[in-house]
Amino acid sequence: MPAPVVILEKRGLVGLITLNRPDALNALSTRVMDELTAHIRTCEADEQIGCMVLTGTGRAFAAGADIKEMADKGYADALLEDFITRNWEEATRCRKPIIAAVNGLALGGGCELAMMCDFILCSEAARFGQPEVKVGVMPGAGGTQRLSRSIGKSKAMEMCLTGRMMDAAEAERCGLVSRIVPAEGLVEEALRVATQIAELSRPIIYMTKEAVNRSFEVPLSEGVRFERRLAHTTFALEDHKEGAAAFAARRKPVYKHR
Ligand code: CO8
Repeated sequence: MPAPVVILEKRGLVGLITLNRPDALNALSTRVMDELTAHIRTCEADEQIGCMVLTGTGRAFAAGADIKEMADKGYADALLEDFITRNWEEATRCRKPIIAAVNGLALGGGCELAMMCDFILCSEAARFGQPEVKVGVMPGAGGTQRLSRSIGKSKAMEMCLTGRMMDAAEAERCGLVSRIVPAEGLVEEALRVATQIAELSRPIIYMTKEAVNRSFEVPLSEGVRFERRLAHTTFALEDHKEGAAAFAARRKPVYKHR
């Protein structure tokens, strides 16, 4: 039985998923993506888990799709296998939040995978880039789309056309990451934030995540209407009453996720 290339550990209410192919800088082979997808589905189905953290071992989050695996594929192979996209988007399909904890290189598909998560925390060692053009291909897992929405056309265009890497400070400045955390405490901090989220009302977290994501899909007036519909429905939840009652009683709310 070969060692897993992606590890899932349960840390209280959080599923900690670690890409574990450090010798290949966690390159995202088909096997890595199959295991990752399976773990995300396991966390999604586990009633105890309320949030996930995705990170990588060694000096990379992930250095991209596995170039060696790509090397012999022809156009028909890529098309028929639905290469890259076949199971890459599980992180965007699940309803529980996923935090990317980027500890090092997040390149090509690695940067795209981090952007599929709900937000990115990174260490000072993080480097982001879409270097696909340098290896005779282009971003194929949403890089051109998510990067431009995240950091604007000019920077996204420069990064995609040149393959230039961005350091952590620049990534924070332009809003690609939410915060920089010291490397030695990155995963612990991500787990702390994830636990905080997991303790909140799950239906409300699901709705909030859906509403923020909706803002990337529809015009403002439509998004605001969608948000209002969801916000009104929260009044039907037991957790809504519990939140208000706990606030009034100056105690910590205990949500039942109902
Ligand atoms: N795939 C496979 N193996 C990799 C990858 C990768 N993406 N990145 C690194 N590795 C391997 C190296 O081959 C090496 O293995 P070995 O020791 O067996 O030769 C090991 O990881 C360590 O790497 P290096 O020795 O190169 O380490 P350095 O510190 O010298 O360099 C770099 C680090 C700069 C990150 C360098 O490894 C590099 O340039 N890697 C490739 C980065 C890259 O180009 N990523 C984008 C890949 S393409 C992609 O993600 C999307 C394709 C979309 C296709 C569209 C389909 C629809």
